[in-house]
Amino acid sequence: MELLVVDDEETLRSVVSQVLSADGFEVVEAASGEEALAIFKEKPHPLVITDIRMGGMSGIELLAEIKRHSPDTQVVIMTSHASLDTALSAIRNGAYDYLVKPFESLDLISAVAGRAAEKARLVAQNRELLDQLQRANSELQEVNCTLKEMAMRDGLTALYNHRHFQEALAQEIARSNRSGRPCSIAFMDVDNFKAYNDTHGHPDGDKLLRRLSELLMSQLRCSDLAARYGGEEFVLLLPDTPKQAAIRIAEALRAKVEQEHFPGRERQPLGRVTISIGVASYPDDGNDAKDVLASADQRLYHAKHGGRNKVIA
Ligand code: GH3
Ligand code: MG
Ligand code: MG
Ligand code: MG
Repeated sequence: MELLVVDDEETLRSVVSQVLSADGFEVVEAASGEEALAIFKEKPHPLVITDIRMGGMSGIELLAEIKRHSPDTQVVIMTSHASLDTALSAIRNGAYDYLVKPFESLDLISAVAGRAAEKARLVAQNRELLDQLQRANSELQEVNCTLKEMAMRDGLTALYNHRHFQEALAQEIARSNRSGRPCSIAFMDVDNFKAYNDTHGHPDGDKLLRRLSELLMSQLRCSDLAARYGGEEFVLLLPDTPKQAAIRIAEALRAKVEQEHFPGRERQPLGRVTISIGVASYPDDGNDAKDVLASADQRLYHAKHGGRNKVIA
């Protein structure tokens, strides 16, 4: 382990250095607090042994700077009997231990440094484990967010799914009750989709549903929500939107789909791909989500029976 020995007395410094080098430490020496701090800022050593009383920066000031810079570093103080009080205050300020000069035995230096090194190792290990834990935790949070997002989406089209739509509609109606402003839904179904599947096959039918979803998304305002209600049925939730505005949005969408050059549309019964839409608003068409949905569904049914490729409100 790397260790920084700081003392303004060269003899003492080299005694400590020699003992600890023999113990296997990689020792770097500094002759003042300032020099030690400069070395430390370049490279924070896990272990520092410093004299207290030095010309210029004291060992106590050095200790404070080191702890501020790198709280995990272990600092051992060297002091004469005369300043034992200072040594004790150093302990209170985060020093690991102190050695009293003149040293009773060199073994004591080894023992204290050895224990401090062990503590430094454990602290570093703890830090690493804590970092790992934090990394794992934030990865878990990301996965959790992705799972939540996936649970709201339809697998084929990536639009919101039926369940999320139901939740969003309930929320929107509650908001509508608070604000007193209406909201609307547009319930739509692809016309003659069975024929499309029959002529082009199910995989191409899937592709058409995906392209239609993209087209839906491209036509929406950012406050609107598009969901795949099931099969070839889609639904739009239009917050803060009265019936007339919803009809305009639905009509624009119907026209857009009719004009879109979906692959293979010329082989369809009407020579193109079309959708029928039923529009209903809250609170005009129902007292709750279920009623409003039923109302839109009924209008969709009328659109189908009225010849398809229509918006009924
Ligand atoms: P209508 O104009 O009355 O709505 O006629 P339609 O043919 O669209 O309605 P019908 O209910 O008879 O058929 C719907 C078809 O949609 C049948 C079903 O196989 C197909 N379908 C439902 N979900 C999917 C899907 O995820 N992928 C594909 N390719 N087809 C689907
Ligand atoms: Mg001194
Ligand atoms: Mg259909
Ligand atoms: Mg259908």
